[in-house]
Amino acid sequence: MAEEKNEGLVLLDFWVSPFGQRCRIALAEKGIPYDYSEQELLGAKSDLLLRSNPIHKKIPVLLHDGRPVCESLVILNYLDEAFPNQGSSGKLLLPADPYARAQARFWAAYSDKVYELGTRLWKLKGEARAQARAELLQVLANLDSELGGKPFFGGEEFGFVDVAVAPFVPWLPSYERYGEFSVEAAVPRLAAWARRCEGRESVAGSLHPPGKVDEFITMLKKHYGIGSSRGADPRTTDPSSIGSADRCCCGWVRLRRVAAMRAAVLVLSSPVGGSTVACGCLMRATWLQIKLLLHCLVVGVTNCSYGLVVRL
Ligand SMILES: N[C@@H](CCC(=O)N[C@@H](CS)C(=O)NCC(=O)O)C(=O)O
Repeated sequence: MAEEKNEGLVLLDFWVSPFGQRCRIALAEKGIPYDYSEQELLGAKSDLLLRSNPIHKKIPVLLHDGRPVCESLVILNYLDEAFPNQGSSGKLLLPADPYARAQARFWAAYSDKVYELGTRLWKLKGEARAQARAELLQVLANLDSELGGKPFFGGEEFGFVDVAVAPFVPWLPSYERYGEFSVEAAVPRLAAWARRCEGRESVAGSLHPPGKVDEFITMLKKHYGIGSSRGADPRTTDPSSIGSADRCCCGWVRLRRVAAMRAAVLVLSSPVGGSTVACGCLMRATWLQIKLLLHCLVVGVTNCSYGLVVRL
């Protein structure tokens, strides 16, 4: 259970989260002290997290004197506004010019696509993975051309966009492996920028080495039952079935509608073993599968998630 604190800054976070790392880097850049509260995301979430972010139920959340601020980029903006010229560096992440600020906010929000497409890369297979790879390479190319010949997105200074994009750097080697491409060859300016960022104290102190990130991806794949000998998880083969529910790390009961499926599919999975225990076409689902699902509903199995995907 996370400890509650009503004064100062507390960051509700998860060690490998690039969104949480954005906040850690920003706080380090500014030299603002805070308490760190590691949250459980793969099991039951803390009451504090659920109360602090009742809409998304996600980290990061920054508690400022007990009041929650949610969403990483909102937190970055908040830090600039709530602590101008404060902290040991007195540094502002956003530029002074309103147009340059708008541009920085655009590129920071756009960079979320790196994580979204990278996740598709390791979750999907075949044609869907190839599509994710092509889209990811395009996003990286767009970031590369926005960076241009500057040392940082913020120009000479490491700024808002740099803070937003830097946490994706340790994920790139895994994306390269799953996507069979080279960041260095595809986007050399971005690769050089990544090395510059890694050399910064605020970044180095907030991120984990690529090997740790890769281990985490492997653990998540097991958690989702991806790549197991039990057969393909429909979520790994159909891109349209990757919805917001799949991007989160844990969940209770999930019900989704996906237009592109050819048939209704029943998936019943247990995050405990990370395995799909029942999977099949609803039209052809066995009585055992249906009874298992009904049983879970009746006895109120909470540590179990299932999705009902229906052709519209
Ligand atoms: N758009 C959000 C994304 C935050 C996010 O996806 N957080 C993940 C961890 S990386 C999370 O809390 N997942 C838990 C869940 O979805 O249940 C932001 O920028 O803060």
